[in-house]
Amino acid sequence: MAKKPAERPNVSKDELLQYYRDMLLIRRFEEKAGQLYGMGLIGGFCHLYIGQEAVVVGLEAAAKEGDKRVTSYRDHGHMLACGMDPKGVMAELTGRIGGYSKGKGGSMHMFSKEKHFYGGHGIVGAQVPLGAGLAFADKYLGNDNVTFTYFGDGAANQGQVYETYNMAELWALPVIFVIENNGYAMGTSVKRSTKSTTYFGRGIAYGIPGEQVDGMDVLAVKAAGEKAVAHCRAGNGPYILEMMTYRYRGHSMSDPAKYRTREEVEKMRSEKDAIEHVRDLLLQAGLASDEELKAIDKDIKAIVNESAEFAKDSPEPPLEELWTDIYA
Ligand SMILES: Cc1ncc(C[n+]2csc(CCOP(=O)(O)OP(=O)(O)O)c2C)c(N)n1
Ligand SMILES: [Mg+2]
Repeated sequence: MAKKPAERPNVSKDELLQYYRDMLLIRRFEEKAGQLYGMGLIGGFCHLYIGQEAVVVGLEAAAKEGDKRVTSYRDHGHMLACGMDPKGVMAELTGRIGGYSKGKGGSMHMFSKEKHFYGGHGIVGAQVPLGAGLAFADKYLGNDNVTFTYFGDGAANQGQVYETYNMAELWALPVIFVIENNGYAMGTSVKRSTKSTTYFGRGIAYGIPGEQVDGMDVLAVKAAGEKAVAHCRAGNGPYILEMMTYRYRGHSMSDPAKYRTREEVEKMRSEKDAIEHVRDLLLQAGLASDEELKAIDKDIKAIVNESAEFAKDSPEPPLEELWTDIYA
């Protein structure tokens, strides 16, 4: 995994603790979702984000109110990081009325107008032109909002991404293309599917600047995010951030795990884990004690357990709901 030296912004103790909390919330939430899936309480698709937490938490730290985000089916982390309620997300996973889509959307189809979260998309790459469309609306309205458009290394080989790059640069749209390069598209490694593996570099053909970032380092992500955001807000058009990251769990809940070794996963977990990294920073700089971090872990577990209880207690949507929220 290519790694460039992290640019270290000055962050306060409170900020660092916040990133620790936010990443831990995603990790524990996803672990719980995995358990509920195993118990048969979640059906259908479910793609966990465990391992990639620093990407969304670092970029949300660079965002302001009004900014938008859109992503793929691996979306629970993005929702939690932008402030959506864990109860509503978990209840949607279990298909209950208390969920963000009243239990009718499931893991891949949730939205929040309030938090400017535009999904949750199951068609690989389809969210990329939608992200440019959201950015077009902001440009048209004359505000300085930006849209974070997340997609994977696999999606980065889809044709519509390049049609979007062309139009986004042509119209100088305030969109940040965030490639979450976790090394795999289902069971296909980047090496097996792609000749030119520095995805951000493809922007050069369209006049879009970009860079590769250590996506396991929340501070490096935040610094790169701030640079990209400044570029977009100043009216300079799109920017590409290629986040070098890693998912620890399978592609989805059914994954034969034959395309990589256990040792590879273990090595990433033990040497590059984003949460452990911030934990070490906090402890080594004397910004937090082991007890304080344990207390945070306890808080987070309580929030996650509450969301699971809410999701189990919330009723299934009544039959009449079949006829709501539809076009015709
Ligand atoms: C257009 C389309 N083709 C194929 C699929 C099946 N599919 C679902 S996820 C996936 C892999 C995408 O990998 P990547 O973009 O790297 O995202 P990641 O799962 O690693 O987050 C594929 C091929 C799909 N959903 N849509
Ligand atoms: Mg991938």
